[in-house]
Amino acid sequence: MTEGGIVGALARQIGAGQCALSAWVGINDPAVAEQLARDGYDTITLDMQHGAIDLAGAMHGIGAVALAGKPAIVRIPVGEFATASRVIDAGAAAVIAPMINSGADARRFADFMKYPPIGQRSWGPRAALTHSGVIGPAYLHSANAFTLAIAMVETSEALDALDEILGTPGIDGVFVGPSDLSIALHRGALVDPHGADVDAALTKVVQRAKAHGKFAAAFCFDGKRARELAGRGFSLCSVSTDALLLRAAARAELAAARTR
Ligand code: 3PY
Ligand code: MG
Repeated sequence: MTEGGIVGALARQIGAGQCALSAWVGINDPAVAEQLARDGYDTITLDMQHGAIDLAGAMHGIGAVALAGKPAIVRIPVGEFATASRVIDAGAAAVIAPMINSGADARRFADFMKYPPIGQRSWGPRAALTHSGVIGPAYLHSANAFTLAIAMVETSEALDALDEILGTPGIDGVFVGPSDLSIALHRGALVDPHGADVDAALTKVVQRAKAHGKFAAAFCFDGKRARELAGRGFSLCSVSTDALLLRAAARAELAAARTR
């Protein structure tokens, strides 16, 4: 069994064949991440690419999510692989790297995520030791298994290089960004995350991931889509975002209040 306390909980859940459901958080306040973690999500993704989460916010968010007994994921900004190492040192269970378009991109990401001999992660797992409960040399020898490197597939180049990306040692799974992928597949003409082209890509991604012994994950705007993709073999799905949840709840309650 994959060990690693709260940090390893995500790898254990995926390894057990379940689909982990993640909130997607962009508000740079750890209380938001902690609240959603306490409200039943399996994991919380802190979004440094499009959300307002900065490095300190990610580090505090990881701690706040751990207080709720849950593992945290961080999506780093495009190409900022050094940030990947810093957030796993802070105790993140996984890092999602956007716009991984080639085997070379995947190799570079894995280098920052995994200790030798798989990669070149530098030693300094500060809070990761206490969050994982694995201390010293034992952490060196087990962290690669329970700290997940997840490459985003969201361009035509990435789809073409899918087998290369999935075949890269140290890449544990791939994550489909359906909005960017739809823009790429329609050559900039529209954003259509639920269209037929993205759907066909989702089927391909889950099939190829399984063939490589890796897992597939995807961004989902709501629970219905996450349920559908879990049924199609996806191992990690987002379920809405902090901003969407706030907007939906605010609109619903105001509509109720204003109903005559
Ligand atoms: C996309 O759909 O492109 C994403 O990156 C999801 O956040
Ligand atoms: Mg994207």
